[in-house]
Amino acid sequence: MITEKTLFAQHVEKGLSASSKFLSSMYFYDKKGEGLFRQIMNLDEYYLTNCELEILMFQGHEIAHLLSDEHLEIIELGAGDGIKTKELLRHFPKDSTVYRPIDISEQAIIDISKKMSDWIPNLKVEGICGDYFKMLDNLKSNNKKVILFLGSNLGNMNDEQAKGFIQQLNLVMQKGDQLLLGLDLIKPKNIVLPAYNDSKGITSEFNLNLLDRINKELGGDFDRTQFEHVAIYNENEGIAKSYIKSKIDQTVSILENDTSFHFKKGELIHTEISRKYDLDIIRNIIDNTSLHLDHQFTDHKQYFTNLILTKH
Ligand code: AVJ
Repeated sequence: MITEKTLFAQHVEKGLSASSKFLSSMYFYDKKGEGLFRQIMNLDEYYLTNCELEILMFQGHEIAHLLSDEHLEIIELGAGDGIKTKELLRHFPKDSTVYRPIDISEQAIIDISKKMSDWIPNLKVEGICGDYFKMLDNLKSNNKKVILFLGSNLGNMNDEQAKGFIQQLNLVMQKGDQLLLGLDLIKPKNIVLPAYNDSKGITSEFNLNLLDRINKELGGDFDRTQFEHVAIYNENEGIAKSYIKSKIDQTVSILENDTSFHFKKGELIHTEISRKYDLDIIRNIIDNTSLHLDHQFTDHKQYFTNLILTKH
């Protein structure tokens, strides 16, 4: 039987035996990782949260007006903590709007559903647990749908993957459905880099937690103190990249698949990309879909953008 654990073990084996080592940021989010990510979102240096919150707080009314419909289903991909989403949802009529957070984590759905119902009494909340596209396919109905994909979550994909993802969304959307996409914009290094290398070291904890997770779930013997977090950002390219760097020459064993991996001093494991966007990049990504970029909102510093894309 193929379990989550086997898939994780296979991924780790593939990533650590590659000539340029890598591990997927998808595996950051165990219980510990989710908690650390919540802490990151509350850091001032992680400007993304406050910028998107500002947009939704001050322009949420206008955004909601552009999205509204007689019977509306608002589907959020990746449940999140709801604080930003609440600023948008409060502008919709309670009796004719359904909010559907989708997440693979059942607990995330339970938490967000409870919070949103407390914050906005009378709002219809119907969470869905499962894979985004399977669930979106099941939801096809005559009601207009708005899909929320906030927080620059698209940024963990490279542009080819992002294209594929948006094309899949385009396929499940019907004419008139809309997508509200939150994306981080390209800006100078002195602003972006501290968001991925914060002074309290939370991002470092978040990145290195992946090694703890391998130790815990796959019987690895990584010594955390012999590795360090590295973040780089090149403004021309517009991509923040995170790595785990080996401080010494060392060998690490993983019991689960009876393997061991050698690390040279200074060798990097690539763990995450966080794409930053401009209009050309966005246009390239939505190219080959019937999604039209209709409206653009930004915060006062123009660090972040929320885009309304409409299916034609
Ligand atoms: C959740 C993908 C938007 O890339 O900014 C935060 C994850 N990684 N700090 C991002 C993350 C390091 C975050 N996203």
